[in-house]
Amino acid sequence: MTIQYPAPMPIRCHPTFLDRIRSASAAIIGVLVTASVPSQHLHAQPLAAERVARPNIVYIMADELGYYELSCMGSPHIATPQIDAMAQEGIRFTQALAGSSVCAPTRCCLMTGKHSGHTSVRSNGGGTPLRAGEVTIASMLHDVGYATGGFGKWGCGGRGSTGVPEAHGFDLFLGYYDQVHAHSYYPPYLVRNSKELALPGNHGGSDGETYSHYVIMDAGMEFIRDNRNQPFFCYLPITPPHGIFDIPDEDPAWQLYRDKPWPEQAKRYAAMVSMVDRQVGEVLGLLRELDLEKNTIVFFCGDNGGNDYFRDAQHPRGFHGANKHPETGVEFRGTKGTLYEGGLRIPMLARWPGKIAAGRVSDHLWYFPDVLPTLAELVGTPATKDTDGISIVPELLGAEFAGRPQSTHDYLYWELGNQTAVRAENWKAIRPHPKKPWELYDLAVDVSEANNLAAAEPDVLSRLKAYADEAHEPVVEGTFHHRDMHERDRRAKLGNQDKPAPTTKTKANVLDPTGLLSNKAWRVARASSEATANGRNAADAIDGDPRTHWHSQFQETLARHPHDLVVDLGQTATIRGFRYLARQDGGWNGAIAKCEFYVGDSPDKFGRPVATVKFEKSKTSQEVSCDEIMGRYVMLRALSEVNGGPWASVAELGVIGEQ
Ligand SMILES: [Ca+2]
Ligand SMILES: [Ca+2]
Repeated sequence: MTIQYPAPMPIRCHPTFLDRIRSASAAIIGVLVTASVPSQHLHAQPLAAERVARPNIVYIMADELGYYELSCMGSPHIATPQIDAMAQEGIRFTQALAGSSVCAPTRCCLMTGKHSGHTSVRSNGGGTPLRAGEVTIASMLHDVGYATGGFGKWGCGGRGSTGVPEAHGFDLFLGYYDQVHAHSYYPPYLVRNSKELALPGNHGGSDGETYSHYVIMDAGMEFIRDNRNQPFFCYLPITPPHGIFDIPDEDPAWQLYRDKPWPEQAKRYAAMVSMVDRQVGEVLGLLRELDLEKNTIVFFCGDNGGNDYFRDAQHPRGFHGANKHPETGVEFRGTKGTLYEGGLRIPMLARWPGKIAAGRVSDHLWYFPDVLPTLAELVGTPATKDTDGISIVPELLGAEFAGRPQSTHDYLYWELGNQTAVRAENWKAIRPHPKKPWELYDLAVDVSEANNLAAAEPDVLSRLKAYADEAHEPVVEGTFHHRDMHERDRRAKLGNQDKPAPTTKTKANVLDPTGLLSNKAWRVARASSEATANGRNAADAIDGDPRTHWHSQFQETLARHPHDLVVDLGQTATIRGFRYLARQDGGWNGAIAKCEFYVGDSPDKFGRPVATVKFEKSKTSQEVSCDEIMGRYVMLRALSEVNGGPWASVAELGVIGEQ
């Protein structure tokens, strides 16, 4: 069966490209009138066409799947026969990079066609919204008559915000709007166009009877069936294999791994990937059953680099080696959460029988902002003018078919928290922190980013730094009309949606001020980690406000003890002790138990601790004294947490003594 789609409204298209479609598959093209425009112009004249073939688009994105965690990428652990077959039938990319290295920012790059110097969602707090009216892939496709459905984790705006998916082109979005909600596969409800869809028998966390991912996949499949007779966009930003690592024991994929001599969590993770693999096969099978295969382009990818999950002494890069070539042992530096290659390399496949040549492997360098202009060209509509992307249609379908060679980026750009990175050809410049120097790597010979060429290649570095300056604009986030539903969704992760929200008006304790040094001239010299994406920065420990706190990084990369916070007092002082105030909100995560204090004359060198202490599980001011000592730098080293967790947090740090 070949389906003809009446165009609901005049649309624009690249005539040369449509000419090629017409000659390649005349049966699916109706009357086509093209205007004469220079072929290098992607988006040209309005078509007076009555009919035009427009492919269905299925975009499946797995959450956290690492570059080397598919069997077609060489994984010796994880079986993915369906995805491997998809790669054989389509194209596999070796240098398709994520828009960012964590969930929400990368989704925003994908949806809006912008890089992270221009996006509205650059924080990974979970519900940060798109601005009202921002164009997305879904709104673009909706405007040209596509049915638009999303199923999975949205991450571009919590309920009650300007960023909800149904305000950005989705007829239907079912799943999780907030990323904290999405940690549970057994939440009491999912969200469907901002309304709650109850999941029977679920109590949050790992406790329940209805596996949310099955509900999400079923809804995606139903959407494809329901819209078989019109062009559709089915976006599947599914949550596996992201943790909590849950998969029902009855799932056939669990049977493949249950008896492996591996850590339990590593088995669950592998099973979740194989479950996704089976479901990719089911989606492709449904398209075949509905005779839509030849008119549907299917993408499959990860959302950010692998996280080196389940590290141990034998597997320092994670049990399944997400960022380590299984045969050569060559590693990508860094993980999810960094802008080294380990944070950005993702698996990426595309399949369109009869259009995309089978079995190709492409090293074309591209990233998430390119998806929007690519789909725009495929469906014959102009891409939004503020996209930072470049259509990869020539790479996908061939230069002859597209009517022009593939263009390449002058540069690709990423920023995340304090990190900045630029890629131009094989050069990659990265600045891990504004206070650290730029690094420069030649990825052609150094994919592991081990040999810093910043000093050897100053001209290259200054060119890439200029790109970074050009690319960054200050972020303008969307807004919340009200946050109640969003906060409810976050509590629903653990089934606490009906419990009262912790009040922000709770009176906060303060540090006992007796004998404290003034903190006016203090600054943070360094911190071993900080949860910048959640706005819990090291500087919050010395800002004088008991309601703000420093927290060690906990998502997306978990930093573990010891956690160090080094403070520059601005001048040498006489020190006789230290005061500590635990976080003053409802939580205890990171509240310090065992702790050491150090004093020194340099932020990088300390001798033996001058005080060791085990703080109580208390929200009031606590202190420890030491023998009188002179020094300009103070280090707090947290060794354990009151509940035994891996974090550290400090609302306020005080130093007892005299200037
Ligand atoms: Ca992710
Ligand atoms: Ca504070």
